[in-house]
Amino acid sequence: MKDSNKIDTQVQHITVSEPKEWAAGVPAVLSAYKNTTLKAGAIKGTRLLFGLNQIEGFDCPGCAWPDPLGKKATFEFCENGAKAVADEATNKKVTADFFAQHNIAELRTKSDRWLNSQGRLIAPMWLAPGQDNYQPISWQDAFSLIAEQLNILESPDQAAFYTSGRTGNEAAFLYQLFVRKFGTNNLPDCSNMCHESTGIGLDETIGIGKGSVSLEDLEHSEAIFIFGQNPGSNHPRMLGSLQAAKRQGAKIVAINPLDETGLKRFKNPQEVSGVIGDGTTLRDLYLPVKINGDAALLKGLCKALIAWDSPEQPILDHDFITQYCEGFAAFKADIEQTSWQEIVQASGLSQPLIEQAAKIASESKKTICCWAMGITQHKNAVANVQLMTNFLMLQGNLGKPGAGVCPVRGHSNVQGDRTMGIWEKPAPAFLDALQKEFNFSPPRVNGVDAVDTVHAMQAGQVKVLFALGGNFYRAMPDHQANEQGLAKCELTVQVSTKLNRSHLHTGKQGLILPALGRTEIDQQASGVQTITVENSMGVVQTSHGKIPPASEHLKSEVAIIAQLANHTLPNDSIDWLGLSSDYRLIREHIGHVVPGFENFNQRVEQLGEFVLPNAVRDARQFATATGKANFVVNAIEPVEVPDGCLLMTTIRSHDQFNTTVYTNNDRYRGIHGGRKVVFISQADLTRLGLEDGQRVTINSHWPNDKVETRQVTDFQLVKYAIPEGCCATYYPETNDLIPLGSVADRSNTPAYKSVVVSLQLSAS
Ligand SMILES: Nc1nc2c(c(=O)[nH]1)N[C@H]1C(S)=C(S)[C@@H](COP(=O)(O)OP(=O)(O)OC[C@H]3O[C@@H](n4cnc5c(=O)[nH]c(N)nc54)[C@H](O)[C@@H]3O)O[C@H]1N2
Ligand SMILES: Nc1nc2c(c(=O)[nH]1)N[C@H]1C(S)=C(S)[C@@H](COP(=O)(O)OP(=O)(O)OC[C@H]3O[C@@H](n4cnc5c(=O)[nH]c(N)nc54)[C@H](O)[C@@H]3O)O[C@H]1N2
Ligand SMILES: [Mo]
Repeated sequence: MKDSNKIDTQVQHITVSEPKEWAAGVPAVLSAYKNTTLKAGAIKGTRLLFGLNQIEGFDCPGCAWPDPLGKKATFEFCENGAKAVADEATNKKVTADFFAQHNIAELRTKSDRWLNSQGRLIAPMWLAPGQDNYQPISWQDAFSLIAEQLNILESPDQAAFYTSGRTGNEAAFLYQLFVRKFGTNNLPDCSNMCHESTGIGLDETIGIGKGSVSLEDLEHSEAIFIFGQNPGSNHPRMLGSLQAAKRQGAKIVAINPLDETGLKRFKNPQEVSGVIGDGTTLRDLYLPVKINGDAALLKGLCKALIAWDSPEQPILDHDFITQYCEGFAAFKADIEQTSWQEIVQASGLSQPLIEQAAKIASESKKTICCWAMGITQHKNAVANVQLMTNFLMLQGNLGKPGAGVCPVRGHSNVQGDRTMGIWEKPAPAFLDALQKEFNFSPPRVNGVDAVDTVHAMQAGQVKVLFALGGNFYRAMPDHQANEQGLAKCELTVQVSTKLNRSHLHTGKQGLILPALGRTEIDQQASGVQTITVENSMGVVQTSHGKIPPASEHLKSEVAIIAQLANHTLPNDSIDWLGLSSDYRLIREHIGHVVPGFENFNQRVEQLGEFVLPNAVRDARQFATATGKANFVVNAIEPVEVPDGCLLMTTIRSHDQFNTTVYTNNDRYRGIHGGRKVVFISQADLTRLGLEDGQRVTINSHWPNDKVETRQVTDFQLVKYAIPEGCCATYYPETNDLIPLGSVADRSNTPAYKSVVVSLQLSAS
């Protein structure tokens, strides 16, 4: 098959140095300042850095980590937040001339980094049927074209409406309302590729798809287990919270096939000691789990706790289990039947090491589990989440201060978008409330998620794909399937801030609609608008753009949706344009429809932020089928890796935001000058007869695959401390290797982190 990595035509000159021993500190400050001022200019750059995460500033688009309630630091510094801001505030622009000069075929040969570095999209562009170049189109004509294409569909279910997670609450609410009034629940989103497994796993165990801890809980916890997360690069502000927890005496356990720098030692750039001192050691114990070995490890942790528990020295919280839980007997029996041999084999960790971690848990009265993509993007991801929750339940670590579940979200408003109804499987109660508020009958049949959208496009069942942000084509696995599907579409629309590969793989017609970013002032008929977002811990906050828009032709996402609705649903009972002229009117409706948002306007105007109710955290109430917190029996089902193959995981570098690549460096892991690398152990190099520094072709193998060969070429081997049998590559360079059908059970999330591969030396 085609190797889309050929697009990266630049020759790589990769240099490799030892991974770093500590994160942040002065290099991070310098890197952030340089990045922001280089791209945005000195004055604008400085203004932006100081506007980050302030009460009157804008919410950082870098990640969903919360800020301290009511007392935002004057300058909560985060290197990677600054990079995200600088990338949006760049002074470079992609003009109509640019599209006249570069046709689609040529742009496809450029790297993701090159595409992004061309600057901000500033005008609506149209790729007409059969054309090689995008051409300018007026906003009015663009909306008419979309409306026409939507209205000639035989059924509203022939359109799908994707959302990436930067969209604010007001735009998200209006969007799902439009989509449901149009008549479909086809609302795939980036959550489908991200924390979907978390939502499904938690819903069944504790009755709420979100986390149960606050920032304060984290800082007052006695033990924090961090599974499959690299906060040093992806949630840098979390390191400050971990440092605070450490200072209160918490123990930190890191569970990761890679010993990530950010969890080793942290020099807090907000403190003088962080600039000149040695910083704080974060993790007390590191467990180099095999890729996909977490379920086995969790069973081992539970096994040790259950075995050590006795009437004389109780370790389990029997009162909690009796009063609040269901299914303990079956769970206990299953854990007792699971042998240490199976646990050690599947996790790659010795029994004494697992017991050392269990000891930390047994000595803690307040334990938190944090996790991210290392847990959620596997075939058995839902089981991972449930086992983690059950591990906490054994000691009553839910709904008490300093304890609980802490899934760390990705995009800055991915959680809020879900709360606002961006979901292909909406709860009936949400639809009932929507029906009552707007007096229409929302569709009740579930829609398609991200993976099923591609299947539906391939089958000719979805003919229009509208994307509110993101880079659907590049973020999804299996570009071949995606290309086949997209080619069958009549129209694809991308609402975007920056140029990306999704603009280059379109339906028969393609549209780019340029949108305002989070950093920019949003002026509507009633004045300058405020938007709101919800962070990873259920806190709703305001966000105010600080700088003038990159172009006067940009529209806000709210305005784009309102115009779209106005064109597509003429004579509708909803005054769409009226709503977009004053976002307070949208918040008024949200207050009536979404529980926890009562008096929304009043609360955000008076307080700037508020905490959403959380039944698990606030009252130990569990809205599950049993009304209790459920223990669930989950088998350890390791991915089968044939002889001679490795299990590959895909990870983010320090210098990227998802599919947006800022530079080809990964400072903490010691990689400079290229991204086509394979992190591999010395043991595997020796076993496979390979050497550090050699170039290889990576082939992927999946038993149910209909595609004969999936391969990417010219990757450099980098000897690295990673468990035997495992390797790691950067996302998205290896997304072609992941078949569309390789997904997590029940959540349908692509198994991006369990890819069976073999390596073949490149012909030199
Ligand atoms: N700067 C920056 N910030 C970001 C993003 C970004 O790209 N750049 N992306 C945002 C988004 S959308 C998200 S979802 C988050 C992602 O944040 P993370 O989940 O931290 O991102 P990943 O790089 O995918 O890393 C997952 C971690 O899991 C480990 N891992 C891989 N496989 C396994 C496994 O089988 N078991 C265990 N225990 N660990 C494993 C990897 O070594 C890595 O440390 O970050 C958000 N914030
Ligand atoms: N192999 C592999 N694949 C993965 C993952 C992985 O770990 N491994 N992670 C998955 C995860 S967790 C996620 S969340 C997805 C990410 O999938 P997406 O969210 O679809 O992708 P992004 O790269 O975040 O999207 C970047 C684009 O969003 C647009 N954009 C940025 N800001 C704004 C804005 O404010 N408004 C609008 N309208 N557009 C904006 C820009 O045009 C930019 O090019 O990728 C998934 N893919
Ligand atoms: Mo994500």
